[in-house]
Amino acid sequence: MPGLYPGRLTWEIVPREGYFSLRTQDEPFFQLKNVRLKIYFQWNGKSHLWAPQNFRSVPTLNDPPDLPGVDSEIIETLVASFPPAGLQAILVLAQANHGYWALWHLSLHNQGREPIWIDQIRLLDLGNDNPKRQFILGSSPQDLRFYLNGWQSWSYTAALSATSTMPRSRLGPFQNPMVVNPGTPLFRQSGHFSSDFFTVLFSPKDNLGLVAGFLSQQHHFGSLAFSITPQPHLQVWANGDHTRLDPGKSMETDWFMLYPFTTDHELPLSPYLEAVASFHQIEQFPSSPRGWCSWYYYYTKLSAEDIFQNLRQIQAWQTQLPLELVQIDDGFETQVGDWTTFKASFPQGVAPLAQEIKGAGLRPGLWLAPFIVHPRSQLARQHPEWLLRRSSGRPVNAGFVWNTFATALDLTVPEALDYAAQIIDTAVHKWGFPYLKLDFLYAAALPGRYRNPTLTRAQVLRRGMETLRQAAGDETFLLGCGAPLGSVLGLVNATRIGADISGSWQPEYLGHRWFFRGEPHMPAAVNAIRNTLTRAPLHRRWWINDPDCLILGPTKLSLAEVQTLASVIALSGGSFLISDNLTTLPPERLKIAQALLPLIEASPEVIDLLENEYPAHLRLDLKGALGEWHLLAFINWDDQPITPEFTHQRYHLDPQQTYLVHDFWNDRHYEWKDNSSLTLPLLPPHGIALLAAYPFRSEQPAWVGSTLHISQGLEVKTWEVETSFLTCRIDIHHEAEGNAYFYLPLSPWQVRLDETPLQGRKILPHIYGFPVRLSTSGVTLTMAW
Ligand code: 9PG
Repeated sequence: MPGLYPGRLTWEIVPREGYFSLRTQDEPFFQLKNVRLKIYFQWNGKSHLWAPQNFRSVPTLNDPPDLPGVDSEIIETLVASFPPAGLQAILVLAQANHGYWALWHLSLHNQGREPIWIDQIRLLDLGNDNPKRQFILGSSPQDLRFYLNGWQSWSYTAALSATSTMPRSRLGPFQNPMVVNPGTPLFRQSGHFSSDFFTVLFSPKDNLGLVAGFLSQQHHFGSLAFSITPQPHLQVWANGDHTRLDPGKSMETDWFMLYPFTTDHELPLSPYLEAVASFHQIEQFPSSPRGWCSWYYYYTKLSAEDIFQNLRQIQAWQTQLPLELVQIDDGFETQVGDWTTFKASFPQGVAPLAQEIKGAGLRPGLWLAPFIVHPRSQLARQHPEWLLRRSSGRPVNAGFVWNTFATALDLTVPEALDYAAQIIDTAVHKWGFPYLKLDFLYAAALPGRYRNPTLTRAQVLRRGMETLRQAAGDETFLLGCGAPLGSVLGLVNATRIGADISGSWQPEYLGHRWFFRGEPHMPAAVNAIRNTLTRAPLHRRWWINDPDCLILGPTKLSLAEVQTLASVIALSGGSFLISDNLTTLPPERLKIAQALLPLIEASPEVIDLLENEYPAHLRLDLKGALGEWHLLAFINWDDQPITPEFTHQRYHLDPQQTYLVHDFWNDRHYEWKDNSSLTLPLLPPHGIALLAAYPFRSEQPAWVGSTLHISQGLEVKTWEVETSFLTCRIDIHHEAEGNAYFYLPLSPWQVRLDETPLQGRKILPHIYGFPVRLSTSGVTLTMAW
C-alpha cells in the first residue's frame, strides 16, 4: 500500500467526557477532534438525545463484535449507560494492524423494563460551528469533492464540487420512494451533500482526502453527510428506523471504517472496497454474462414468439456473435406479483422457453420482482395482510411504475416472505432458470409499519435476500437490480449499478422532453453511462457490474452515442446484454456488437472519477501476446462537438514515451510524440474517442491496432518476429471481418492470411493496413520483407 497513506493513525480517548480523537501521526492534515456519539431514541413516550459520557473502559468483551477479513486489533472497549431507560452502549474502537484504518462499532442493550425505540445512531458528528469538535482535512476544504453514492442500483452517483447542489428528482413521490433512502437527507443548498453506505472526500488540488464507509449493511442503512459551510462538517449515522428494542434485547451497528489518504494516481477507494469484500468473504466471480435481454425493444409487449424468434437468430449467429444467455424480462406475467399466471402471449408459461433455450445450448434467464406488488394484482387482493402499510393503514408507495403507484410486501409477515421464496424456488427448480434478474429489491425496505417492529429496514431486506439466495441455491446466477448496494453483498453474483438505458440520451417520458431533462435517476443513456463509470471500481471486487444493456438501434440515439454506450459497457468489464430485436438488426450495427466479444472483463481506471461529476477520461492497461498497451478513452459529455486533446499527464503516461495510436471508431492512425499532446478531429456530441496506444520502442515490426476487437490487440494470440519474417495468430473465436495494422520499417514483399496472399495498403509512413477475415478458429498471418 505504499504511497496511499500519510501515516499511522493515533487515538486519544477521554472516556469520562465521552470523547475520542483521531489524527495522522506526522502530518497534521487529518484530524477528528473530539468525536462524540449521539443516540436518538424514544422512551416513555418522549424523544431523547443521549450523548454517552462517563464511559468505563473494560477489558475485551466475551464476545467482541466479529470483524472478519480485516486484520485488526481492538484499541479500546468502552461502556456507558443511560440509567433512566436502562439503555447501555458499548463502543468498540479498532485499528487495522497496518495502522492506517480506524474502525468503530456500537451496540445498544436494553437493560430496562420498557421498550426503547431507536431512531438514529450518530457515529460521528463533527464540525458545524462547534470549535471543540472539529473535522480537519487539508487546508482548503472548499476544494474538496464529495463522492455521492446513491442508495440503490439506479440512484445517481458521482463526485460533486463544493459549489454544486445535490441533483434531485422533480418527480417527488413518483420517483423518490424508489431511489432515495428516506434516512438520507436530500439537501437543497449548495455545498451540502449526503451519501449512502460510503463516500470519498477528495481534493484534486492537494491530492488528499478521506474514505469513510460501513463494512456492511446487515443491521442498518448507513448514511453520511458533509458540508463545508460554515466549517467542514461530517456526519455519519446508522438509521434506526424507529425500531423497537425490547427489554433484554440488543442492537448493533455495522462496522464503520475510515482512512485519510494522499494520492495522485492510485484509486483511494480500493482498500475500502476490498475490506468490504473480504468482510463478506467475496472471493470469486463468474465470468461476465453475455447475452440478450428482451426489455428495451419489447418492453411489456412481449410474447413467447418474440423470445423464440430472437433465440433462433442467436443460434443462427453463434459463429458470428457467440451469446450464451437469453434473458426474458418483464412482460410474461399477468401482473407484477402474480408470477405463476401468464399473459395470453405466453400460452404455455415460461418453462417451455427455458427448455428450448437450454436445448439450443444456451442459458435461460428470467426477470422477477419478488418484493414489489402491483396494486391490481391477485396477490394484493387475496393477501392484503401481506402488504406493507403506512401508519394510516394504506399500502406503502413503492414508486410510480407500470403507470401506477406500486406497493410492496411486508417481509416480516412470514407468509409473505415464504411466498417470495416460493416464487424463486419455482423459477429455478420447476421452470428451470439458472439465471434470475431480481428487480425492485429496494421495495422490501420502504418505511412503513412492519408486522415485526423489532427489525430495521436493512435487516428486513438483508434477511429477505438471504432467504431468496437459499431458495435459489448456490449454483443459480443472481443479478440484483433496483438493489440497495450494501444489502446484496455476498448474496448476488452481479448487480446493476446504474439507471436503465433507453433509446434517448436524456430522460423522456411519453414524448415529453423538457420536463424530464436532467432527471438524475431516470432511464436514459446519460444516466446509465455516468453510473457505469462512477461505479466502475465495484466490478470484480463486490460482484460483476451490470452496466445495463446495449441498444444498437435504430433509436433516437445517434451513432456516436451508441459507440459511447458500447465502449463504456465493453471497458466496464461487466455484463454484456444486447436488447434489440435481433431479427431486424442492421448488419453495420451487428458489427459493433461483434467487436465486443470476447469480453474484456477487466475494469478500467476512471481517471477523473473523484474530480468530475461526468468522468471523461478512461484508461485500461492490457497485456497479451503483444506485450503491454493501453486503451485510452475520452468522452464528450457536451451537447456540442469538441476537439479532443490527449496529454500524457492527464492519462498518467510517461511523458518521455512516444505512442503509435489507433482510433478505433474512426479507424485512423496517429503518432503521439513524447512531450507533446495529441489532437484529434472534432468529436460529435456524446461521442467517444477510443484509442489504443502502443508504446513505440524501436524500429521493430509491431502490431498497431485493428477494427476486429475493441481491445485492438487481445485478438493476437501469438506474435513472433524474426529478422525478415513475422508470424502471428489472430483469433477471437468467432467470425469477423476488419482491418489489422502493422508498423513495418521496411515494406513487405509477401503477406499471407493462412495460405492466401493478402493485399495491404500503406496508411502512413511505415504503417500498413490489411483486410482480415477471421473464421471461428482464427487465422495465421505471415509476412516477409
Ligand atoms: C422491467 C424493468 C427492466 C429494467 C429494470 C426495471 O418507473 N421507473 O422509474 C422504473 C425504473 C426502472 C425500471 C422500470 C421502471 O426498470 O431496471 O431493466 O427489467 O424494470 O419492468
